[in-house]
Amino acid sequence: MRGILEEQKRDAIAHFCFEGSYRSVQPFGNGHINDTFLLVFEVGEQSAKRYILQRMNRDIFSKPVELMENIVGVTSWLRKVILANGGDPERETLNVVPAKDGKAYYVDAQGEYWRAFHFIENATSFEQVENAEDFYQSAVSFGNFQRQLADYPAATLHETIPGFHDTKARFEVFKEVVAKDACSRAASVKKEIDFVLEREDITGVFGELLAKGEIPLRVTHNDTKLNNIMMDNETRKGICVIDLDTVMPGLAMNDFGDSIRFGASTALEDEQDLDKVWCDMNYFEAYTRGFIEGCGGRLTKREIELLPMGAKVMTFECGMRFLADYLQGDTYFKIHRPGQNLDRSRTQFKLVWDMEQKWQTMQEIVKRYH
Ligand code: ADP
Ligand code: GN1
Ligand code: MG
Repeated sequence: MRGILEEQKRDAIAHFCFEGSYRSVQPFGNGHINDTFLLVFEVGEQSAKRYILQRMNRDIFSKPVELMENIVGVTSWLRKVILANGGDPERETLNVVPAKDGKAYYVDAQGEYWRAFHFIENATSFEQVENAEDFYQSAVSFGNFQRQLADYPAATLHETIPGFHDTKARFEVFKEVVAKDACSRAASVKKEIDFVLEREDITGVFGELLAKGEIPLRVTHNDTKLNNIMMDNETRKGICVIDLDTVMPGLAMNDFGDSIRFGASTALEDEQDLDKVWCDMNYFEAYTRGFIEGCGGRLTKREIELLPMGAKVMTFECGMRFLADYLQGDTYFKIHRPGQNLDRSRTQFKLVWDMEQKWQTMQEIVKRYH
């Protein structure tokens, strides 16, 4: 990950069509991937206009132009759907601020790609669920997002990260990473490595069902964690799904599962005290109800039955990715302290273990919504 100089930010800011006169820039949010900044512009004497500026992660997104094509395509589509439903497209979808040359991005002298969005005002993205009702509302929104994109021409979407949720392929990569042990960290985390290796059987489940035609590919978000949705400060409803970098053909169960691994946990993703980490069944139920409702009857019976599996597979996959990154020297997910990726992997494995204990309950909850 490369640092960003002040003048690099200023140069990027100067290349977008922002309204008003520039006031300030500061780092913003808790995303693990891009570099995100909040910009303030003064408009007239009294009012301010805020924007989000991002330096896209070039190591992870090797085709930023195609990625931005996806985002422009998806947000334009959502705008039409929202308007047709009488909604407010300024707040209910991301809105790209064009660069001065009319493109959806700006490339600086160092070859870094920047983009900007209108800031979604009077809304919050949460790091942890505060109550079941909020989590239910986030589920309705993520489900809705999938429904709104149900007829999107999927073939026009570029695959921004190939095999993003191919858990089996990620498992193979994990074994290579362990064998290479580039930072000599493997011996100290044998317990965690074994936890992964013992669960190979769950890595191929979805791939096999897909190959047999038992589950459909849909246009999905693929990164449905709670802080990728803005909750309206007044209504507490999910107002806008953000972080559209990984919108690609995918599986409904994975969008469900990724939300559960983050939001149904009783602790933060990097909690060090594992006694605080559990998969909360009230939250699981609230999300199940909201997601199925939000998808508007489009999920098949098979997909609904497989929702608990989505939760387990996504949590397992994410834990495996965090551990692989720790073993490789923390090059993928941003860290703010040493060992953070290891801590993150441990919370995921604790959650997987807890889901295994609660498997029967999870099945029963989902059955209520068939
Ligand atoms: P990353 O890919 O690094 O996770 P995100 O696109 O999710 O980056 O942005 C990081 C954080 O910035 C989000 O979790 C959210 O808090 C905030 N954010 C991003 N876009 C907006 C926006 N348009 N309006 C308000 N906040 C935003
Ligand atoms: C990353 O971009 P962000 O922080 O919302 C990652 C997800 C992981 C998540 C774990 C493109 O999400 O896949 O589940 O971290 N995004 C990418 O918190 O790899
Ligand atoms: Mg994000």
